[in-house]
Amino acid sequence: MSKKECIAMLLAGGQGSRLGVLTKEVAKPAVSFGGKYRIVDFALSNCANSGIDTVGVLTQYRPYLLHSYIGTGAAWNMDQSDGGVSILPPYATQTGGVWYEGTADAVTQNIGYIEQFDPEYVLILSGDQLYNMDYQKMLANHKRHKADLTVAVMPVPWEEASRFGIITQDDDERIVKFTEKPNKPDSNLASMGIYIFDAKLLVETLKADAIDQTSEHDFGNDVIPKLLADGKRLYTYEYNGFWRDVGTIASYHQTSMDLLGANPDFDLYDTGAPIMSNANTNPPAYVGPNGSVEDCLVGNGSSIYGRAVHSIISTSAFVGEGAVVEDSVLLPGATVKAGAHVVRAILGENSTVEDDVVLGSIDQTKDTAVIGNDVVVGKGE
Ligand code: ADQ
Ligand code: ADP
Repeated sequence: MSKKECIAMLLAGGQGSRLGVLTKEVAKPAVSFGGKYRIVDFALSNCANSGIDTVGVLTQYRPYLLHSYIGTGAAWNMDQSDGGVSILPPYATQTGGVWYEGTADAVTQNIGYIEQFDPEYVLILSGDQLYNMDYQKMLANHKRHKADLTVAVMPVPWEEASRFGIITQDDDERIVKFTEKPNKPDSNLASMGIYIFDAKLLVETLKADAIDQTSEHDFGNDVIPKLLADGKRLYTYEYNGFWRDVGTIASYHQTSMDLLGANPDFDLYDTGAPIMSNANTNPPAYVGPNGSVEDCLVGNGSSIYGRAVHSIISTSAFVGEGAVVEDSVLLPGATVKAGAHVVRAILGENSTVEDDVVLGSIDQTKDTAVIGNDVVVGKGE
């Protein structure tokens, strides 16, 4: 392996339990999104678009689909033998099987992978966020500050601040305070969980953290506070574009709706930094003689005989004659049979809504309706 300036470690092992039935069989980064993508496409595409050609993907929870989906990495132009995408599951050692503990532990267990490339910098990413970022700009900022660690940040609404790592910085963007998910936030500048580390310092810090009995081996809880307390040079890189951590069903639904409209909040048609996907080959989408589609993203291989409005109709989904789908997300292979009415709902992969069933409600105060993968909803259910 040849030396690389910067490699990425993509944390893709979280369970994403708040996504409920959508993550019952698959890890959150493998959940379908946006008609033809899976969530992990966004981080992988950002790497490819930023010229980061070496990415270790740390998997853990229900990794099978993720493994087969990422495959050789060719979909993101990362199938070269020198670097490229490597799937890094927890592996057994002579002392027994080792399940990853916190996020830092997952990276610690792959120090050997990092060292093969003798990088100057290591970029740590989450596999479950939707955004479009040029990591080279963040790296340039890191170099300019001669930082030990740079944390990508953005202001979030105050009422959401306690969900994030919260930062106070000085006039020179140097971090003076970091609190992981504070009950009473005193700033609304949030860590995006995207880090650039000086590689040597990262390895040193992780080795020390591994033998620290009091540590939970988590970047936000342990590693960042420790480096700050040690007087290391921690800086921010402020990002101002679209960024979502689709943690819940409600945010998954809202973020999907953000893709729609003539001027969407998140533009999948931005050709400067395309989001790439390992989508299968399918015939074109078909709209039947009485079918209609307004303000929708429509995936290949789907068939629409009814009416689809302001919705995401993913690859190979089906909307039957006389059926209406509005403000909804049909995941790949979802079927809405004739005469059914689906409103503000998420239908899992290969799920079925039987003839004439009414599902969901336009009433925004009610929860988004959600049907798990492969589930069939019949009349009376
Ligand atoms: P959280 O989003 O709560 O906070 P966390 O649950 O630690 O972060 O997950 C980060 C990423 O790592 C996710 O992509 C997850 O899937 C993955 N992951 C979790 N455990 C893993 C493991 N053991 N092995 C492999 N992958 C794993 C973090 C930061 C906050 C910051 C938010 C921004 O801690 O400071 O504000 O991200 O979303
Ligand atoms: P506005 O209505 O002002 O556009 P948003 O709800 O879009 O407000 O959020 C404001 C900022 O907070 C955005 O820049 C967004 O990236 C961030 N934000 C909001 N919700 C989330 C979320 N669930 N996860 C991550 N960031 C979020």
